Amino acid sequence: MRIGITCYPTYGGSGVVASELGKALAEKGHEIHFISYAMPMRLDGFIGNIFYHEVEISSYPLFDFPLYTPALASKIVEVARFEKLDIVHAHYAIPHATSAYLAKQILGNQPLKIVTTLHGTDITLVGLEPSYLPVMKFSIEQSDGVTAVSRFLKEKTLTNYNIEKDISVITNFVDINKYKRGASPEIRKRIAPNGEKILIHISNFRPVKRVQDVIKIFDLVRKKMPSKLLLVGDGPERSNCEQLCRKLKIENDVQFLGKQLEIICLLSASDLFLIPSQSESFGLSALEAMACETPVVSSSVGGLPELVVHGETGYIAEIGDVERMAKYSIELLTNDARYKLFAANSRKRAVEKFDKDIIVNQYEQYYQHVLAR
Ligand code: GMT
Repeated sequence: MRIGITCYPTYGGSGVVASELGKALAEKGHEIHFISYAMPMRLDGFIGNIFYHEVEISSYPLFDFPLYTPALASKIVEVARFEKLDIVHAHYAIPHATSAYLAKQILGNQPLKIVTTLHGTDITLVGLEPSYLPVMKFSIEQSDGVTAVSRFLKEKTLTNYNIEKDISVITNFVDINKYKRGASPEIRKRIAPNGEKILIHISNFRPVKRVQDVIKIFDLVRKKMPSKLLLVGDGPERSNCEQLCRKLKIENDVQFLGKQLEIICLLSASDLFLIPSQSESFGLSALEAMACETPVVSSSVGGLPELVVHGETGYIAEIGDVERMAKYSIELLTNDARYKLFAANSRKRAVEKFDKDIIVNQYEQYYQHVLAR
């Protein structure tokens, strides 16, 4: 198949899923054309069968804002026409599904199927704003195929947008051969020289991630046992978080690592992954932690309960209930037998349910199904 993939290229789960999917499909012999305004982060190095087409957005004194939607549509038209795409796969509905729809109309008789994957805030937050809602609803309805990354997100889409559409759930995935616990004594030693426990959080530091809760949980854990916190990523909440650490006088035990490309070694060196989000349609970073045998303590929102099994691979508590999340963390970190069981269960769940091969196959079959319609 010849597949165009359009996604956000920046640090974020939807771009990671789109890039990893494209790479896996290319390895299976499909021709993949990425279309975006910058090279997606995980598309490093040369990979046969993968092509990248950059969307150029011209500026003009009259425009107060960059006109990305029509520029992307024009690029999709160009690529679909000359590379004879069968499918364009839009990751994150805004504005990718809209540009894809526009491109399809312009292409007229040339058959091009649109598959849209809903990732999260495109449905739960941004898409619900009155200034986007009608266009979002229309773009989803007009897609030839729609997938959502969790059952939660599928249900939210159907109810929030009052859509009667067959939406398939195809979850996030992880490369279990790459994401596995590796030898990490050196890194552990550098982070926690006196054998402290290591807690970790990875996100884009937006308010929905509740990174301040991560710090509050850590503060309570640290009062019970020597521990360190690794905060990976960057975003609008970072300064507030740094301030909170200073206020709690725990800044020497918290490391803000900023954006990191190499996270497997950090996950492998850690004992517990914290994700107390306010909204989370799936939680890809938690899955990556589980593949590295790092149990997860999370909030109970969105798709997280579809990933984290309470009392088996980690623990789940209400949003904002930092005391309970801290209690769970302490319980797990002080019970060696239970910890080992949870770590093994986490890996097992990642391998059995969310392995790249399983999920990429599901996407392939889904494409076939859409093409055959
Ligand atoms: O919706 C977002 O916040 C952006 C998006 C992204 O690009 O990071 O994240 C969403 O998509 C990921 C990949 O499917 C999911 O793992 C995240 O749970 C989801 N984020 C939210 O729902 C907040």
